[in-house]
Amino acid sequence: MSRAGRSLWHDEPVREPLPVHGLLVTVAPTGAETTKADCPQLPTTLAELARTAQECEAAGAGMIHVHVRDDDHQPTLDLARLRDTVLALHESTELVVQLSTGGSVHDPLEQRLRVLDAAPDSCSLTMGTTNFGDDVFSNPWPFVRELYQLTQEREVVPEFELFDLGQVTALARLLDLHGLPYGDRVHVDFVMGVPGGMPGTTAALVAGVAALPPQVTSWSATGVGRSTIPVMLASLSQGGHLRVGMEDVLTLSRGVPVEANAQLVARAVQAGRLAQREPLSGAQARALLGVRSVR
Ligand code: KMH
Ligand code: ZN
Repeated sequence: MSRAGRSLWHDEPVREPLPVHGLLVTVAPTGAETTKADCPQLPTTLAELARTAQECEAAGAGMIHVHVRDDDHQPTLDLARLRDTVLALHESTELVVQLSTGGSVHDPLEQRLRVLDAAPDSCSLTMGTTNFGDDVFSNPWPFVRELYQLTQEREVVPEFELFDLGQVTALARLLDLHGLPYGDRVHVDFVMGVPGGMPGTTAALVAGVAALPPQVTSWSATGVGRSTIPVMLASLSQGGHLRVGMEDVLTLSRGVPVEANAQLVARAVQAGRLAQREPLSGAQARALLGVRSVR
């Protein structure tokens, strides 16, 4: 907060003071892009995911962004698996459980909408179509609107994923059309450095933050691949939160593989402490994001 009751980025009043001294660390441990064969330490089974979640919570994570895999370690949106995963993570941790509605680039839109049937605390919601390496991550405007309205109906808190500057403007349009999310907070995550999206640079993050609509109450940033550390430092320097994990990066430094997601969480917590930010617990993350308590 720059002035009492006003947001740091805009002159609009905010509803409650934000704990800007706190740092939300979200872990994205698996993703849909890396294969188990290429990276055996990637958590792909439910047991591996639950253990990873516990380790990351102990290291300082407050939220987990989840992609589920099948028995062959391939990405799946199978509803029973999604439900079991939400239950298992709620039983084993206090983390906010965020299911990916992005899935893999091959998942049909219809199945991506059904992710909400698994009753997560939160879900990702990408604000537009993005070239994604050699593929296309499809998020047509009617789909974005339908998914958003479904989150409001089901009382699931969306995290708006922004891969490009135009998607920041799309978020403003969505909020103007359909109002605030369930919980009345608006949390966004800048996903930077995807080949086809905005670069993972300080300049791009500054431009994105400056363009955020006034309804936004918190934001985080993620740098993919080698932009991980520059984006982490740029985010901390602007009062942002962090997302880290093996969905986004597989090395700690050149040629040094990540052995466990908790290493990335611990590094983010360490960087946060340098910036005088203490990691938020799962309960504090719920308050920040307006997520309902576990039912
Ligand atoms: N796997 C990407 C195609 C999300 O989780 O919502 C999409 C993605 C975003 O990871
Ligand atoms: Zn994801």
